[in-house]
Amino acid sequence: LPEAPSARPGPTAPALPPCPDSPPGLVGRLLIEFTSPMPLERVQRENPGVLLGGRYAPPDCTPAQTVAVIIPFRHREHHLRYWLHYLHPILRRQRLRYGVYVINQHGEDTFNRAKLLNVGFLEALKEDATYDCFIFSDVDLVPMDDRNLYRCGDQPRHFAIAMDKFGFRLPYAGYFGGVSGLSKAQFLRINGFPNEYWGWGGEDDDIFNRISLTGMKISRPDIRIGRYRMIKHDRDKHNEPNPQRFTKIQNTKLTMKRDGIGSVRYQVLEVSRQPLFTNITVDIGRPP
Ligand code: UDH
Repeated sequence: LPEAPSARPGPTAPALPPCPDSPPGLVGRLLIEFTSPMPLERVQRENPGVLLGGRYAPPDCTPAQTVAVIIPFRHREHHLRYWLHYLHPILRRQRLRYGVYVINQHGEDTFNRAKLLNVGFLEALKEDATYDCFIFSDVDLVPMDDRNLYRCGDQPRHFAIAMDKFGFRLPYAGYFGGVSGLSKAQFLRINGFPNEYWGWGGEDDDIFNRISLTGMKISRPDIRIGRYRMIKHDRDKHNEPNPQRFTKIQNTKLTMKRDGIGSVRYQVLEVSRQPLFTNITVDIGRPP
């Protein structure tokens, strides 16, 4: 088989200088809207530098990290087109070496966001063992400022802190939903994410608990920079609010040892490298 183009320079490429800490080409506040239709062909045409599978590396510098962006997904194709349209140029301006992984839950059983994110972590590493930073993003969230850098730091990071639907404020102090980022070491330290939250809600609070219980602290951008637009949508089918979530988040200390990246069971049905992302369709089972 012919080899897919690699996002990393080959052995003969000259060494590039390290990428600057503050990328020079950022523009700051962005105009984000979801009214005009967004054909995938247009998004592909406008992002010729993105390699097959949604990989990218800056042509002029060597980034400190390699970032896997993981998106939990089912039946949100038109949201994904907006996400790709807005995010690829932002991530490029941020001078990131990255890949985009859409983790598509097969079938119509109850949705499980956190389990899909665990799958994304493992499958991205199978594709490229050099990933050392993982950004977990809902498909319907677009940052309104490119100074909100999709990188990992010395503490887990929460990016989506000022969403339009919450009046551009953090809804509560322990909120960790929407878009978050952990280094590989931080993710492993908390045994990854819970696999046992089926349906909507609670899994982000469980992740917050895991981080606190292991003695880490959440890092956040400035409130003026961490602004997001969410694509408006109705509640999905098969993702009803999980009535168990309130009791489950009381028990993270007990459950995190046995339920996490060390215990995730799933079956990959298809890996498909699209021009702007890698789609991984997975059977994650159903609630007991
Ligand atoms: N997701 C899917 N497909 C689904 C369910 C969830 O792709 O069927 C993914 C997607 O990335 C989404 C994320 O999981 O962004 C989080 O799910 P969500 O968007 O349903 O959660 P959110 O809290 O919305 O954003 C809750 C329902 C809001 C109903 C509002 C009615 N006005």
